[in-house]
Amino acid sequence: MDHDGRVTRTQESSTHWGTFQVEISDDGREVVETRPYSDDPDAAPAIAAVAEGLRHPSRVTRPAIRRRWLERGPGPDPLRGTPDDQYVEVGWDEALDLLARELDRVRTVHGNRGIFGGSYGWGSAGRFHHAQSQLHRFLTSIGGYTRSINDYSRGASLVLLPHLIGPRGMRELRNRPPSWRHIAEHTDLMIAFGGLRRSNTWVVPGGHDRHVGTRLAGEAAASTHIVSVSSQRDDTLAEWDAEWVGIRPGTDTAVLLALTHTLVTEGLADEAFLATHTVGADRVRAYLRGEPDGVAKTPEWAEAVSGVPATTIRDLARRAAAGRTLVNVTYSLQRAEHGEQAIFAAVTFAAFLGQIGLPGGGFTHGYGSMGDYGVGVVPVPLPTFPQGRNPVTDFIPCARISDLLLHGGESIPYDGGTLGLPVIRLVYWAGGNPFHHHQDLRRLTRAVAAVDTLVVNEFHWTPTARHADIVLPAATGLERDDLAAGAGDTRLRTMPRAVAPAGEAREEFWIYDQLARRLDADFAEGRDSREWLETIYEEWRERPDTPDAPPFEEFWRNGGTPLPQHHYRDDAFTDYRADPVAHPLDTPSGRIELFSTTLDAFGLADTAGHAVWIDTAEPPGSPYDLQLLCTQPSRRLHSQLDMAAPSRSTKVADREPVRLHPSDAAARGLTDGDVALVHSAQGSLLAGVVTTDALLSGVAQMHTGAWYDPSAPEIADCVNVLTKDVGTSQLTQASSGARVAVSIARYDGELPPVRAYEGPRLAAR
Ligand SMILES: Nc1nc2c(c(=O)[nH]1)N[C@H]1C(S)=C(S)[C@@H](COP(=O)(O)OP(=O)(O)OC[C@H]3O[C@@H](n4cnc5c(=O)[nH]c(N)nc54)[C@H](O)[C@@H]3O)O[C@H]1N2
Ligand SMILES: Nc1nc2c(c(=O)[nH]1)N[C@H]1C(S)=C(S)[C@@H](COP(=O)(O)OP(=O)(O)OC[C@H]3O[C@@H](n4cnc5c(=O)[nH]c(N)nc54)[C@H](O)[C@@H]3O)O[C@H]1N2
Ligand SMILES: [Mo]
Repeated sequence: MDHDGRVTRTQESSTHWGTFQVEISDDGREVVETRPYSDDPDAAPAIAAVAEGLRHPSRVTRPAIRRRWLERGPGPDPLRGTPDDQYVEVGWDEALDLLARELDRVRTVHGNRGIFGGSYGWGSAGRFHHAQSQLHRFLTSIGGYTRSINDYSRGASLVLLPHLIGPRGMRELRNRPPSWRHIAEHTDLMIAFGGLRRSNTWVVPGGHDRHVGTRLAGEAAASTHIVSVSSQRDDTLAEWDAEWVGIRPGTDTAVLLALTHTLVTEGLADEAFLATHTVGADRVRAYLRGEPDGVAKTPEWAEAVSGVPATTIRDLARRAAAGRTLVNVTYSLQRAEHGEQAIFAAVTFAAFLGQIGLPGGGFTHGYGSMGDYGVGVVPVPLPTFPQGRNPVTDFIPCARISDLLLHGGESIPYDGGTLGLPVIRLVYWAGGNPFHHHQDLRRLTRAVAAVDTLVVNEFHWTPTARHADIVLPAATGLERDDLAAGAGDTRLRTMPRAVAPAGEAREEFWIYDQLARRLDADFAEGRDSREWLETIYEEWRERPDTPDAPPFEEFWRNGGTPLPQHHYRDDAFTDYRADPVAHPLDTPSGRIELFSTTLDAFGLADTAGHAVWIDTAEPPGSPYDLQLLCTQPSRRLHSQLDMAAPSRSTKVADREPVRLHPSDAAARGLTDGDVALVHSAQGSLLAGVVTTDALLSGVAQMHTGAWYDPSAPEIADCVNVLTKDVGTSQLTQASSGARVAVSIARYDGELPPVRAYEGPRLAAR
């Protein structure tokens, strides 16, 4: 191909935000462009960012050691990530020797549980070079590590839902939701709590062939009426003609309880379904009547809490009972203090409607959050790089990272039990960016100050890399051979290396092999990375539950192999609905537990046996008078490629935008393009003002993932300087990052330049 007069060639690759074409200069030295397929009906704009990210000055190109660590050796250091921090670039041998010696010291003196290798994060697409698999295998090979479980996405649901619908039911909910075609055919009304944001569905873990979800959802919207219950009107595409029910953030539980209350009082509940398929409906009814707490959960009560008119709630309950209704809840609703109650209440409402297990009816959890919902292909097992068996049994729910580092030796409640927190000396992170993703970054700064050594493998000088003592440059997805497919994808495709790694960056496989050799461990089992790629492919191909596929060389030449495209005949819970005795759920009762005696017996102050309303509103008179929604960014994946044009083009006054209702902006003397100082109890940042009537008044919104600048912590753009680092509940201990109470004011001071992408100061020896 000819690109601006240059001869180029084209190959394929994949990211979590889509598969795309890579155009490479004829001499093979430069990626000229990354662009979506012309037949992708709804490609993610961030695809174009990949090429820019590859050669951006923020790349880590040589191993680097924090000067203070190099000079003083390992140990707690309150100056990690402070403005004056400096790094010294060293050769690979020196970096690997230092790191191997430190790993050996920690495992010998403190034991392997003193190494935290949870390393939560999305990394890159690509099955073999998956950053966490590689790290976990390495740490296992040297004796193990303290790990993390669950995720930031659905962390509360992952713990709560197995109590209500069983672990198997949980998997059905994730893997077997109705397709958009099924919804179009059967569903009269889809009530979408948290809306159905198009930009969120550009993302599928592992990548996605073509983005057909938006088109399919649009087709469904022609016959299915969509009601979007959200604080933002533009959570749902205007073309879909959805009805918007504006709701105060964090009050969905109240509305769901009032919807259920209406079903009960108006005789619209499906009593037969409740009797045969659920347990605990009586306890729910008593709660709705207000028996335990003296508060009847009427629509009028819910109106006062949520701002949704009582007439709207009654009307919605009647319409839901009159036809086939699907109740969908986005992940965001549970990523908040007591967020699991919204999920509990939604399951309860769907059960009282009695449509769980009917085609296109019941409860779903993820449309509008992830792009594979509704696309309707069956997931097949994918090739994986074996991680081995970690002999260390200690773990944390991933969002308790600061608690772990600050409170080693203590314990926290979790899922009805008590979790001991080991004392962590060394943290190794690869494929995640906690200084973007974790809540209350000032607290995280104190937490990483407490460890002896922080190690980070990275492509870029992220804020996390800028807190690390040892930073190792990793080769990206375009700089290594791999294979990829997303959840429910159409093809297992090759991801051939496009160019040589930038600077001295290396495959992490090589890094771990080198470290393992220094530690008398066997990481590579005698294979190089290409041989491993072939091995995991061939092992996959030989499995009885995978499709017919050609031998590796042919697969590689063909650029991939198709994955089966059949659809499920039925939606989740069809068998259970048809015969709950022959096909029980794997809950203690075998049924849907609207009252769980297990949860009740845990005796937790913030979790009851049934769904309950817990008010999280700010107390009257609080200076933090706006609720800031912290949503997923449209033009990047989390913090990835924030430095490239698709994300930078959304900035206002060079800052991450904050959206405000015009009346809230006017009350603060703000107009479009101004810079505002956003404050919470945790911290502050500067943001560029955008006014829009798509928001409810009293609500503001910013995307996550703008880079935190450790050299300017009081004004850095990342929303997580504002959010509160508190578990969703003592039951689930998940992330509460979805929103935070803030105050917003004009900023008329001098505007400090944005330096977040400049990397740290490099010092000579
Ligand atoms: N306030 C608030 N906070 C949130 C959320 C929210 O809604 N509100 N959402 C949360 C959610 S759901 C999530 S999933 C998290 C996401 O948090 P993360 O997954 O940590 O975010 P990413 O920016 O994707 O970070 C991935 C990092 O890995 C690096 N990387 C990519 N590939 C590789 C590789 O192969 N090797 C190595 N070594 N590094 C690699 C990238 O450069 C990047 O820095 O954020 C959470 N944080
Ligand atoms: N483009 C892009 N897509 C992504 C990602 C990304 O980084 N970029 N990240 C991916 C990941 S890892 C995940 S886990 C998913 C997350 O998926 P979600 O958690 O569902 O995504 P959010 O954008 O945080 O929230 C969706 C909507 O919920 C609404 N909302 C927030 N709080 C409330 C509330 O209290 N009540 C109601 N009714 N509505 C509320 C907001 O208006 C918001 O637009 O997104 C995935 N998709
Ligand atoms: Mo997520």
